[in-house]
Amino acid sequence: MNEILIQNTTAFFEKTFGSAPQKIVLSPGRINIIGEHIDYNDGYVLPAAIDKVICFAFEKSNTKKAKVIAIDLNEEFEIDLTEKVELNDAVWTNYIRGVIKQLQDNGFAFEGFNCVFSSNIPVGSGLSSSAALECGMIFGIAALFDLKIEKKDIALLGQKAEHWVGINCGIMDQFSSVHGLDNKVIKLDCNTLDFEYHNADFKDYSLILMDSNVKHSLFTSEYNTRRIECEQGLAIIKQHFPEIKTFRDCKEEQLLSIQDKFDPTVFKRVHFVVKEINRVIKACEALDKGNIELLGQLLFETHYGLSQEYAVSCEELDMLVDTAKADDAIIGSRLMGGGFGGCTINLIKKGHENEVKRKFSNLYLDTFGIELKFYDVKISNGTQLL
Ligand code: GAF
Repeated sequence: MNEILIQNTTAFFEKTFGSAPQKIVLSPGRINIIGEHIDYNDGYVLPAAIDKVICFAFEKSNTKKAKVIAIDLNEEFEIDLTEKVELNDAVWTNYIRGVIKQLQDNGFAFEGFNCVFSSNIPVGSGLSSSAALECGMIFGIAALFDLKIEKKDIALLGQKAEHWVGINCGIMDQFSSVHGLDNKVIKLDCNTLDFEYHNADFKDYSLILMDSNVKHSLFTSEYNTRRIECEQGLAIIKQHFPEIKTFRDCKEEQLLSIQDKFDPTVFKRVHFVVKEINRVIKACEALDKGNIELLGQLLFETHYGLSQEYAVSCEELDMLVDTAKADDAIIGSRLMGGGFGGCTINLIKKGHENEVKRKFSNLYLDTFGIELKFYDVKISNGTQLL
């Protein structure tokens, strides 16, 4: 699949600039097995890079300008690298502007370049196409101008670029896009950025994403609000238990003992966070032991927490998970990513994939008049130079 993407991107580059690219970079999207809305709450997450990627082709241009063409959108932009970088109405360009700004602000020197890119990561599906864009751009610029930037710092610069665009995201998406490994999930400690790889062996189950094909506009404002609610909640916990530094130090019993100190909405948010951090630890152990049924149960629990306590679901995602819960062939399902649309991640008994896909397609179309899409996930390597 990616061979065609690479060929097309390279051919487009050659046609446009009259020479072969000097660097080609592949930058993947990600899934997250469990640990949602936990990265910015300093807990653990369990993501992985996937085989859906953005392919970039680069060359130095011997100018002071960066020219970037998005092949799939048939759009391009150019900026003068000697001028102040500003936000623009064309949203996709802002991730790249943000990356250029972060590199410059952090003292990385580079000159003009030409870049074209094309992607097979669905946009707006919660697979982190923006993190792939940021990290791939940084990786490519670093390779082109021989900048020494560690993987971890590529992720942190990408995250800062995303903040500049307006989403106060955590580190999970950029980190997993850069650090992905074939057939491994990453257990990432979002407080220290320590991480370990675990085998992504789901035994008798297939990992399949269902793309709701909706993206509700609440996403950015609600995402940023959740972050603030959790900060408020943590401050209250710390007043009562000064030894607690982050949510991971907080036991559920401690939280329950001070429930009346919280605004009820804030309590629901932090209750979810404390339980979700524990679920990630249990889920990772279950995966290691091959207890995929337990992993599946934890996915359902996460979904109902995200829907009822964290309030980041929507009727389309709830319907997909409720239907999955009632289906014997599916042992786990939940919304994946920031929420308000995008994909559910599902563990489906091998051999039943096609019947599940048929059933869900028909039901979803009948209920919402929207086509449901499916992605069979292959866990793959992180951002790389070809
Ligand atoms: C989005 C964010 F970008 C991530 O940092 C993470 O918080 C995720 O939502 C929710 O887990 O993808």
